[in-house]
Amino acid sequence: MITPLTADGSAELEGIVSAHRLAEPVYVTRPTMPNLDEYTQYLRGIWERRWLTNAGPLHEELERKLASFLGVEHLSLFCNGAIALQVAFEALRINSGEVITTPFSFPATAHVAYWSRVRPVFCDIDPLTFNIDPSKIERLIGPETRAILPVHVYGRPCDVEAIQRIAEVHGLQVVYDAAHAFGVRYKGLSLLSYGSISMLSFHATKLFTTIEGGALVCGTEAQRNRINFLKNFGIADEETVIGPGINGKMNEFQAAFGLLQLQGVAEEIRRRRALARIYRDGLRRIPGILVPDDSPECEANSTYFPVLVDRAEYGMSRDDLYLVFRRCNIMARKYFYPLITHAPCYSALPSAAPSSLPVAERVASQVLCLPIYGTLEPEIARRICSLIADLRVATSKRLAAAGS
Ligand code: T4K
Repeated sequence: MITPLTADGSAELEGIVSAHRLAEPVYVTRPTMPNLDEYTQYLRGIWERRWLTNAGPLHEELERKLASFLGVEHLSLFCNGAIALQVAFEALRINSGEVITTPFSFPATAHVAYWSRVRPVFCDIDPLTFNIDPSKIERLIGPETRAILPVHVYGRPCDVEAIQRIAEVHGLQVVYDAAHAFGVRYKGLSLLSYGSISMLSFHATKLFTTIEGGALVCGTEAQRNRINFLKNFGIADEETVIGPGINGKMNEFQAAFGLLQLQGVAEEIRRRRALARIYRDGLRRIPGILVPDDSPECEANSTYFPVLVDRAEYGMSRDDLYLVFRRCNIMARKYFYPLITHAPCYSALPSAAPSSLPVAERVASQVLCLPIYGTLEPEIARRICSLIADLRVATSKRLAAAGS
C-alpha cells in the first residue's frame, strides 16, 4: 500500500494546490438559466391573466410538453419531488407496514416512507450500479412488506426487470424514486415507464429544473386522476372532498421556468455527456480512481459524475481528496455520504446495521461527485482530471522514495 498523501500542508501538496487552484469556485452543479427577457414575457402573461396557480394554462402546457418529451402518457406536475413521492404512496394506499428501499440516496427517499407511516427496510446495493441489489431483496420481504422503493441513483437504471419479477411474485407495488432520471431511456423506452409510479425532481440542482418542482409518472389515466385529486387537498369539486389530500401543486411561475428549460434540455444533456466523456478519458488510467460504466442498454443523462476513490491504490483517501479539491476551489460533493441509515431516526432499525450493508458502506465512504453541468467549460473538466492525475503521481513518488 502507498503511504497516503493527506490534505495537510506538505510542500509537495502546496505546489500541486497552487498549480491547480481555480480562480472562482466551481460547484458540483449549476442551473442553466433561461433567457431573462423570455421569462419576463411569460411573467407579463401571468400578470395579465392573474392566474397564479391551481392548474393554470402554463402548468397545463408544461404537463403536455413534458409528457411528450419524456415519451410517457400520464404525468402530473408537483411543487417538489418529495411531496410528489408522498402523494405516490397515498395514491397506491401504501400507508402502513414496511417498504424495502436503499440506504444510498438522498434522505428524502426514506423520509417520505416515514411521513407515510411506513417503516423503511434497508437493502444493500449493487457494487456496479450503486442501486438496490435485487438479489438481496427477497430475504427482507416479510408479512408487513407493502412495496419496494428503489432509486435510480445518479440517473443510472436499477435492474428494473428483476425488481418487477420480485414484485409480481410477492404481490408488491414498486414506486421508483427517479429524482435523477430525467430523460433516461432504457432498452429504447423511458425509464419512467417501469414500476407503478415514478417520481421526478425538478429542483434547482437537477438537469431540468422548475426552481423547485417535480412530477409523478404513472401507468393509467385513473391513477393520474387520483394523483391530481390528492395533490389538491383531495378536492373533487367545490362541495366534494374524496380523500385526505395535500397541497402538492406547481404554480405558474415554476411552469414558465420549466417551459423555457424544456427548450434547452436536449442541449443540456448533450453537453453533460460531452463532459462525462472528457472525465472518462482523463480518469480511465489513474490507479485507484474507479469510474462506473454506463450500461450499453441505457441512454444516460450524465446528470452526476460519481467516481470511487480507493485509498490503498490511489494513495489518498476520498476525504483528503475532497479537502484538496476545496482548496483548489472545486466544490465536489460526497453524494450520498453518510448513508441514510446513519441518521439517528433510522440507525436503530435492524436493517440499518452496517454489517448488513457492506457494499453501501464502502461506496458511501469512497464516492465523490465531480462538477458536471451544461455551462461548465470543458477545460475545467480537463484541469480537474489533471489535478487528480498529479496527486496520484505525487503519491507514487512517495512510494518510490519509501522503497529506496
Ligand atoms: N430523492 C432523491 C434521490 C433526491 O436526490 C432528491 C433531491 C429528492 C428525492 C427530493 O426531491 P426534491 O423534493 O428536492 O425535488 C440538493 C437538492 O436540494 C436536492 O433537491 C437533491 N435531491 C440533492 C441531491 O441535492 P443539497 O443539500 O446538496 O443542495 P445545495 O444547496 O448544497 O446545492 C448543491 C450545489 O448546487 C451548490 O453547491 C451550488 C448549486 N446550486 C444550488 C442551488 C440550490 C446552484 O447553483 N443554485 C441553486 O439555486 O441538496
